[in-house]
Amino acid sequence: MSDTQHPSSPPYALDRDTDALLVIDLQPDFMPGGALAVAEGDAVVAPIVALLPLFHTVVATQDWHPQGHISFASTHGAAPYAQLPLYGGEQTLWPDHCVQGSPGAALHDALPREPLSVILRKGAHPECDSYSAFRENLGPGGQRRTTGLGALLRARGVRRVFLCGLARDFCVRWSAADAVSEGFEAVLIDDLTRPVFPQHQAETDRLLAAEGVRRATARDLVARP
Ligand code: VGL
Ligand code: ZN
Repeated sequence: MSDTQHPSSPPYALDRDTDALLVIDLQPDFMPGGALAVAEGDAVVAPIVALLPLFHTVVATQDWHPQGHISFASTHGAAPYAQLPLYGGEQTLWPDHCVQGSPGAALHDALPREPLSVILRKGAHPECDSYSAFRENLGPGGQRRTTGLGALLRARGVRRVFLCGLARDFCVRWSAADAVSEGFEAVLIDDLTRPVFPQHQAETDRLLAAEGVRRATARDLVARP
């Protein structure tokens, strides 16, 4: 993809009116020792917290499943990480995680709440998963229902979103790809995210590029002078 197709490249001079930070699923269940642990998931927390003052609009998402959720392997008597054909697509089955109201589903203790413009809970529908902050996964009828986040960000004047958090190969990638589909420029902050499956990194990177997601590191983000 040539640079001329993109309005910006590193360093990113942030505009507090038109840039937003999306902090995806910083929750104990995705931390080492959690129900769906992401290796080094804890390493991203402090550097994400350090970035918050650069943004006016900060959205934190929270994976938020009812007990017996369709994405839980236990719901189907299946092994975790098996694939289930669902609504014309495939659903990965996960260990029970982020059960509504459980300690593992809380926002991470170290994430301050004051700077958060929006806390978006997703995946609450018993019959449908939602990796993305923008749209649920395929549901009945082969549709992906909106969460309303795209409209909310547009109403606030946001044009570009920076993404960080967990997990890079699922909720972060799906959110970034949908941000592009919704007409935003999407920039993944690579060093502030970690994958569930590090062994699939080449494939994840290929998909991100194909989806039109740009990539940066935290040091590429600078306050506009
Ligand atoms: C996630 C798998 C299942 C994520 C959430 O936050 O990336 N992954 N639920
Ligand atoms: Zn989940």
